[in-house]
Amino acid sequence: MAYENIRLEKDGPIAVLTVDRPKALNALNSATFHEMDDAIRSLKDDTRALIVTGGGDKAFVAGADIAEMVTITAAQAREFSALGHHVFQSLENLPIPTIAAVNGFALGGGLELALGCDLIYASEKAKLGLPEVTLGVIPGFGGTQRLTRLVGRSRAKELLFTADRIDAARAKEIGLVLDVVPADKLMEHCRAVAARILKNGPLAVAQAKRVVEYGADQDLRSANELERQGFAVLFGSEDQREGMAAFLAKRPAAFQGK
Ligand code: DAK
Repeated sequence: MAYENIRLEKDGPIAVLTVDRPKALNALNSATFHEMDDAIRSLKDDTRALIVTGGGDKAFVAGADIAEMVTITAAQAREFSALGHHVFQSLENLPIPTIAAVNGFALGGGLELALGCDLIYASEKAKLGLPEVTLGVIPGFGGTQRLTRLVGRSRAKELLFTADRIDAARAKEIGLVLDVVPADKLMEHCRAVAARILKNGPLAVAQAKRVVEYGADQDLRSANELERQGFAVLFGSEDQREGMAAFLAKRPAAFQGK
């Protein structure tokens, strides 16, 4: 599939998905979602980390495309919402870490996209918020729920009700972003984090993601059972034997993802 609204670039084991509609500050319309869906599906086993960012120098993603939403019916809104949910869920389902490099405005659907990633880093010029109530709607791509789970009910409600646009430093303060870095260092920072992850056993990283994703919404007892299963299953892998043998032999591990 040829892409008009995104770019997917491979740099060794790291893929970079750039939402690239700078004229509309990378706003997410249906076509963009379909391209993102295709790009995520196209990732092969040799991709071991995905960085998501925005094209141009102003925005990560300035939201869902308001021009496309202005006249849609409730039924179409449900469909559009389901499409966004599907794409962001498929980021969570990927067995590799996903990193949002928030390089500018991350508003509405843009913040929801970042929230669909495992790790969020922001440039000093990033501005984040959920302005949906100013438009007479609420976030429709999982933002109400993911934000609440990340920063707690109270802060989530504050952002949802006020539509405040917060800067990167404040976003870090409330636990919405992990680190704030100078704009020209953001991609380097995200690649360096990915590189640290890539040194580790890929099956173990995938299990760690899986047990956190599936366990976070369960009671502790069930979640811990999930962890036990994930832990046990890794003992059937070559990577476990390699990782432990390498430690004992005082050499770096050569993981194969098997
Ligand atoms: N959609 C469409 N176009 C957008 C856009 C957006 N979200 N954001 C910016 N643009 C376009 C502008 O219309 C403008 O286009 P032209 O006039 O040049 O043709 C161009 O990008 C440049 O924007 P500005 O001229 O406004 O640039 P400024 O630097 O002055 O301002 C800004 C930047 C980010 C502060 C401003 O553009 C802005 O406030 N943008 C809208 C931000 C926003 O409200 N985002 C939230 C969108 S609502 C649901 C599903 C999803 C959602 C809700 C419900 N269901 C299905 C139930 C989610 C909703 C949202 O995300």
